Amino acid sequence: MTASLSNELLLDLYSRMLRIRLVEERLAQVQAEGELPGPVHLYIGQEAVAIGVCAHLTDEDWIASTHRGHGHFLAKSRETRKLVAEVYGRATGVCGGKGGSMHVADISKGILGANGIVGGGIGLATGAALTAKTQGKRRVSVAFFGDGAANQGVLMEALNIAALWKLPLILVCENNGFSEFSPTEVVTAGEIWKRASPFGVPSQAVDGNDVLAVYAAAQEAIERARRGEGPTLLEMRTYRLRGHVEAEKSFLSKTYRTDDEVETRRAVEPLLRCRALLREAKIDDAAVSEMEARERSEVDAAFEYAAQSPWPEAKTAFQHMFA
Ligand SMILES: Cc1ncc(C[n+]2csc(CCOP(=O)(O)OP(=O)(O)O)c2C)c(N)n1
Repeated sequence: MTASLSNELLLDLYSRMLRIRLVEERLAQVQAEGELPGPVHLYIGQEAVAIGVCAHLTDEDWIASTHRGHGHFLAKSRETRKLVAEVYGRATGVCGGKGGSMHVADISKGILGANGIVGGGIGLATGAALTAKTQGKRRVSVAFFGDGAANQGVLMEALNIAALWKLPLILVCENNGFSEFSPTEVVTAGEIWKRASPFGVPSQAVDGNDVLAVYAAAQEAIERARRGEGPTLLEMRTYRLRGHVEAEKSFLSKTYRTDDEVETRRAVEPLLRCRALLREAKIDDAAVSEMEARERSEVDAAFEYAAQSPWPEAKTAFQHMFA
């Protein structure tokens, strides 16, 4: 499969995944140091999904995200400073510091927003898909959501109406093994990708830790949507390497998974696997190291920018409100 992608594209996918990883590792650190005004739900271990899907999108296309939304934001827009400043709650953040981690949004880039309401993004993305269809401009709309969200009724409503109206909607379920502190098998019956079948919607389960598998499945679904042939449901099988929320061990009375399990899954995490693909494709190690250094310095600069940015002024408290 590597042969079908240029080395340039492969390196680009890796660098974009690395950007997310570096931002989030640093967020984990500053959260532990008490630097952030609120909680963060990290995406570490799932980067291949956001990157493999968003590689096919432009600013004209829409995405709707989840409470675990930093990766989706960075995959759709590389505005790292605006993202980090927002998580820091600063005036220079993408929402002026008023949204924070769970509400990063940038309509100008087609990012309808992270979302604290589990399953909330599915309805938003379906609405955007209807707009796309009405406009007839080959735009598409992607809903990212978790396996827990797949148990909300809105998924059935979206599948129904998107199938009926042939909406350019791509439903991307990130099955990361858990819904908060419950393993998926305890709260989810059957296989999520099969839920599309009664609606006649194409669907498949994909190795969500393999960026090339994600890239290929997303390409097929997005091209189908752009051709006006309707929605697709993709179940990306991946694994959440961090806690549901940072510092969860400090308040959980018992564990829901062992450290050994997490270590086993670390061996098949997406960045490691993509790094192996770069070697297989004989991409020069020096070129990779150079790119990694560039990414690190970009991320360092973004955190410095955020930490030094001003807080929003009190007089702006009532701006950007509907009522
Ligand atoms: C409508 C709603 N119900 C419950 C919650 C509480 N809650 C927050 S995250 C979460 C688990 C979501 O699991 P999943 O969709 O698999 O996403 P993941 O956290 O694994 O990325 C729950 C139940 C919520 N925020 N919104």
